[in-house]
Order: sequence, then structure tokens, then C-alpha cells
Amino acid sequence: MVLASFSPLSAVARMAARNSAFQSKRFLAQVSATPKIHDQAKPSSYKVVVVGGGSAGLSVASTLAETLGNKSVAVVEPSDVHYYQPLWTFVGSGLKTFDESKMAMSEVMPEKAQWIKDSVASFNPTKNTVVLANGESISYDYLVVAAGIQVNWGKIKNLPETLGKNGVTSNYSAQSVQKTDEFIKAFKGGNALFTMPSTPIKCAGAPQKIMYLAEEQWRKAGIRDQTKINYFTGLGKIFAIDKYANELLKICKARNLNINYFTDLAEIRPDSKEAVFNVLAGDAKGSTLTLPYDFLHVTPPMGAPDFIKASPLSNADGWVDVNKETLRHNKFDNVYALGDCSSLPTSKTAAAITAQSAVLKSNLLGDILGDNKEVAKYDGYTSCPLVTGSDKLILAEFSGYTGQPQETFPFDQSKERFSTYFLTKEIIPDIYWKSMLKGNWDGPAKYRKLFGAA
Ligand code: FAD
Ligand code: UQ1
Repeated sequence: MVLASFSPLSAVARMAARNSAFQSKRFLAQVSATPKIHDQAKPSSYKVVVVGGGSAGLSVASTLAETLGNKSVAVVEPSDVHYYQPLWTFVGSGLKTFDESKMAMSEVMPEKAQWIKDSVASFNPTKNTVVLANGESISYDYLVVAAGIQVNWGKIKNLPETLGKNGVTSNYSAQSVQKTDEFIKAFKGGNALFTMPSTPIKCAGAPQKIMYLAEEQWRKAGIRDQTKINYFTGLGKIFAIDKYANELLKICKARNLNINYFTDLAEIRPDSKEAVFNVLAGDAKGSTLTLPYDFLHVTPPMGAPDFIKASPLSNADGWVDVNKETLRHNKFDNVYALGDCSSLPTSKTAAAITAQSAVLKSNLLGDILGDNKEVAKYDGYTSCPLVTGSDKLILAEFSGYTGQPQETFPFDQSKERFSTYFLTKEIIPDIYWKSMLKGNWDGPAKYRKLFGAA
């Protein structure tokens, strides 16, 4: 009823629902018309091999398998479970259950794709092959790399052994996210610390979203007066885009959340319950800062996956080296990449993948089918729904290439709103499962145009 009173949002909801209903009918028709081939004997050569069955891999593989037909597309993916990680902010604050964030990989794997349940160990792009962890070699005409970002838990001293115990948690793993809400609710006041590393990470807003949600819970529990909240970021800004950073700083001030810049978590001392930070800038640069904690939410450093870093596909920083507009590899013409493992210089989110996947599919299918009228170009679109409470959100949408906002709706999205909170919590997950993973959601660009934005 809230949506009905707000037409731009309800337009998105209605169109997405129609799309989902249409797609699920189409999907059911396909299921009955075509046999499941996931478990059949595997060929060792494919038209397209997709590495990774996460948000990026599946949104591309669905369309490719549908267009190219049975046995043309293989997805190499070791995990039994697919996670909708954007829900983990809500899971960590008790607003959604963990089970709502997961689905069996067999359920989301495209019907006509061959699932190779293993990891890629190495790439041989001059021979058009990938080698699996089991030693098998798979050959391809085209390769799509979508293996995500690597979370480097071990780079924080004592983090692996302290995570999930005594108030130390993180929304960045499937295991520890299930501890966050328990620790928030068990907290009785004292020092609460939230960290953000200086490395690139997935969803750069997530480290602070959980702080807003925890602070709200502690306020409602009547323990806010006995609680000091500190946010430590390895960067020099709270958010990359000023329009949203300015609003976030106002919220932090009003809610007495202390922001500390250029401080990177280096070590946890579980016995004394202390966190040690490296100071990266200013007069104290090179020194360390040690603080006691009663609650500690860690966002660990992240980086390119090691097996990509060690391959001929990587750039100097280890990411798959692709053209930022076409998503085609800069050296190997039959290789593409998208999502968190790619070199695309924008903020790493599932929302960004909605726009990237449309571009990649258009260009790759143009190569394969030879019918490319025009090269599709990615403009750096990304989005970060910055949840600031259990009923409000700032919906940051921008291009990482221009640094300019690219908002979908005809209102100022930098203001906290219930409508965008509802969209993010209740509608976008449905769009993800029912449309994006089936290759049918290219992001909100067309709605942006519909609502009159440039
Ligand atoms: P992933 O979805 O991580 O998938 C990578 C896949 O590759 C995995 O299935 C993995 O098993 C597989 N893989 C890894 N290594 C290999 C290998 N060697 N061989 C084969 N397969 C391999 N995004 C948003 O848009 N909005 C949000 O609000 C948001 N909030 C977030 C909050 C949190 C707490 C987290 C953790 C993430 C959030 N994100 C959000 C980010 C979003 O989840 C990621 O950007 C997105 O999932 C990236 O998709 P991907 O396919 O590149 O990587
Ligand atoms: C989006 O399309 C998307 O992918 C399904 C997300 O991933 C979780 C998002 O967070 C956002 C914000 C979008 C953008 C969608 C709209 C309707 C603005």
C-alpha cells in the first residue's frame, strides 16, 4: 500500500513482477520441454566456459545457454550453494533470515548449461583451455571470467581464529553473518568498533550500514548512553561520491558516530579484547593505535583471487584485464570478464553487474552469432543501497567512471526514505532471484529514462 501511493517505485515493482511472472512461465515451459543436463556425462569442450556461478556468472550464463542451446555453455562453480550476499546486511541485523539469502546451486544453475562442479586452478588463454582443480582440462571458444573477489581474512592477525567468538563478527562470510545479530543483541554497552579496509571491497557501503542498524538497536534497547561507537576506515572519505557522503556525515554527527579516517585494522588481541590499527596518514602516520572493544564488526581486506593474479589474464593489480567499456580482455579477444574479479574501475556491486552483464552478452553474442550491429558500452553504473535504519535508506546510484550520480527515480535519492528501503529489502531480492539470475534484468537504466533522467 505504501508503494501504491508512490508511482515511480510502484511502476518498477509492477514491471518487475510482470517480468518475473512471464519469465517463470517461460522457465516452466522450458523445464518440461528440455531434459535436465546438469548430471549427464560432461564433454570437455564448449562454445563458452563461464568461470563462477555467482551473481555475474549466472546472469550471463542463463542468456548464453538459452540462446546457444544445450551443451554449448559450461559453468565452472565449486559451491553447492548460491548466496544473495546483498541480503547479508539485513541478515546481520535480524531483519531477514539467513535462509532467505541462499538457494541450492542446482536450483539456480541455468537448465541448459552444463554445471562443472569444480574450481578453475589455472588459465591457458593461448591454448583456449582452463585447468580444473582435479587436473582436467576444459577447452572453449569463448571464456567469461566471473569468479568474484577474494576475502583475505588471514591478513588481519588473529582474525580467522577470533571470528564468530566473543563479540567479533563480520557480515562478509556466510558463517559469521549468522553471528552478527546475536552479538548485537547480546551487547550490554561499552566500545563498539566497525572497520573498513583501505583495499577495494565488494559493496563499499556495507561496513557502515551495519553500524547504523546496530546503533538503532542499541538506542531502542536503552543502552546507547553507555555505548561508544567508532568507525575506522582505511580511506579518507566515508563514501566516494560527495552527494551521498555529505548526507552520511550529517547522520553520523546527529547519531554520535565517530568517524576515523586512514586507519586500517591490523590485529585483534582476543585475550585483552583489543583492536590494533595502522595509522596510514597525518602526523601519526606509521604508528599504531590500540583500542579496547566489546563488539567488533570487521570488514577484512579483499583483493583479486590468487588464481587470477597468477594467470596471463591479470593486470598489474591482479584483476582480469578488460576494456572498461566493452568488457573484452585487453590481450585475448575471446575472453571477457565482469563483476568483482574484473578490472572495471567502478564500485564492486551486484547492481553494477546488472548493467555489465547486458553489455557483455550483447558483445559476446555479437562475436558468436556475427550479428553485432553496434558495440555495446558499459558506462560504469553502480549502486549502493545505504541502509541507515530499520525503515530508511539512501539509495546511492552513480557512475564510477564519471563520479556523477545516476539516479533512477525523480526524487533526491540522497535523502533517507522508507520507499527505497522497501524497494531494497522486499522488491530487489525478488528481481534478483526471478529475473537477474535468469538473464532478464539489465538494471534500472530503462526506468531512469522513463522517469525523465538523462
Ligand atoms: P560472487 O557473487 O561472489 O560469485 C563468485 C563465484 O565464483 C562464487 O560462486 C565462487 O564460488 C566462484 N568461484 C570462486 N573461485 C572460483 C574458481 N577458482 N573457479 C570457479 N568458480 C570460482 N551488492 C549490491 O549490489 N547491493 C548491495 O546492497 C550489496 N550489499 C552487500 C553486502 C554484503 C555484506 C556483501 C558481502 C556483498 C554485498 N554486495 C552488494 C556485493 C555483491 O554481493 C557482489 O558485488 C556480487 O555478488 C559480485 O558478484 P560476482 O559474481 O562477481 O561474485
Ligand atoms: C539492482 O538492480 C540490483 O540488482 C538486482 C541490486 O542488487 C542487489 C541493487 O542493490 C540495486 C539498487 C539495483 C538497482 C535497482 C533499482 C530498481 C534502482
